[in-house]
Amino acid sequence: MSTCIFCRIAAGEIPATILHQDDEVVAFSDLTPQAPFHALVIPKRHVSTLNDLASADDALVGRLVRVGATLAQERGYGVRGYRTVFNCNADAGQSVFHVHLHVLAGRSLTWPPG
Ligand code: DGP
Repeated sequence: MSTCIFCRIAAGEIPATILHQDDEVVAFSDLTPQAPFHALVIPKRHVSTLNDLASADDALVGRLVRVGATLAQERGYGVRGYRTVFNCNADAGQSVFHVHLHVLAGRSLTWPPG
């Protein structure tokens, strides 16, 4: 059994509110939402950080972004706007070491981020 919490969510071993699932990608609600809508979009395959992506993963990364954009648009945030974020390693605050795209929407988000 994997020790990676997001691998376990992708495998259905840990419950999560699943928002999208296909052969390569799973999206689910963040456990500690930072906005009215806060989804995480992950590859089913374990990849620890953005640093571990290869050129062969370019289409997979595109898929993560497109799934995230579609989820936000389906909920009516396309025009109003939303934020997509990949955190990588300590300075960015990455706490789960399985690549994930945050999709945040439903409130005005400040810039620059903290
Ligand atoms: P990051 O800090 O970028 O690594 O974001 C990790 C996110 O994962 C954080 O917003 C909280 C979320 N998270 C952590 N554990 C779980 C979990 O077991 N279930 C769900 N749904 N989200 C989780």
